[in-house]
Parts: sequence; structure tokens; C-alpha cells
Amino acid sequence: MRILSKLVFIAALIAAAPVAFAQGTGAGKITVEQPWARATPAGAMTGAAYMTLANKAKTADRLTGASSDVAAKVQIHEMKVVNGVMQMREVAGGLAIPAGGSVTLKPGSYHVMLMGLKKPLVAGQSFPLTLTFAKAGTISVTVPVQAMGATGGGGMSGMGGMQPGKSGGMGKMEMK
Ligand SMILES: [Cu+2]
Repeated sequence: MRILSKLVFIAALIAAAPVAFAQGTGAGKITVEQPWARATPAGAMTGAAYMTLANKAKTADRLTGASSDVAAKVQIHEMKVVNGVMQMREVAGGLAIPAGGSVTLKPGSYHVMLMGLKKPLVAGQSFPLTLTFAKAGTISVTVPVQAMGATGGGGMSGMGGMQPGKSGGMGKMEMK
């Protein structure tokens, strides 16, 4: 009788497993909250996506990469003012997300950089984005596009002006 009830328990676990992992291998450990992107002007080659990444695991994790149908290449970037010049560069080794903590990607700071846009990001539409984490695996989310002036509840405006020569009052920007 004891053996039988153990078997039933194991069978129940196996049956439940596909449901628990249905949203990507990282679902449950990392949550992607309020993803959004800013609409891009016609002809823009780059865009950016923002979100809050919360880590519910007991160990730190890293966002190491991303991919999307809408862009040829996707990188994890940070923006920093270096010697009075706004620079953005790829986050070396991935973006750390502390155990039990969260990191917010927002304009003027960390962002998911969409490079080689295949078409403009239009307000009201959305696109798929798959995030890859060092430990949690992959998580796919749908990113809604907000109007061009949107700031997503804080931070600097002006991320839309990333093309060289169109800095829109943000000063000179370099890409490394
Ligand atoms: Cu960038």
C-alpha cells in the first residue's frame, strides 16, 4: 500500500511537469514584469525594450542575451555618462540580477537593444522577445509598443534619438 501511494505521487508529479514549464525554462525563477518598448520613427534601424526582471531564486542570475523576430540582432546595453558624453555599450558578461532582488531596464539606463530593425515599432502593436538567462534558461514575453514620447513611468527621455546626428538635445552619443 505504501509503495502504491508513492507511485501515484510520482505519476502526479510527472503529469504536472509540462504545465509548470510551459512558459519557458526560466518561468518560476525569473519573472519579467511590465515589458514595453518605445515606438520608433520610420527608417530607424534601432529600438529599445524595457522591463523589470525579478529573481525569485536563492542564487543570483544573469541576463546574457535576447532575440526577437523584429531585429537582426539583440544586445543587452547600458547607458552611462562618461566625461560628459552619453555612451551606451553592451553589458559585459550579462546583466546581473541579485538573488531575491530585481533590476529595472528603463530609458537612460539598462535596455534591451534591438539592432537592425526589420520594420518600425508602431505604438499599439506588440512583438515577441525571448530572453536568455545564465541559470534560469529562456523566457519568452510579448512586448507592447508605447508612443514615441513614453518614458514608462520615469527616467530620461530621448532614447528614440539614438541615430547618429539626431541626438535630439541629449548631447553626443557614442556606441561602443
Ligand atoms: Cu543601446
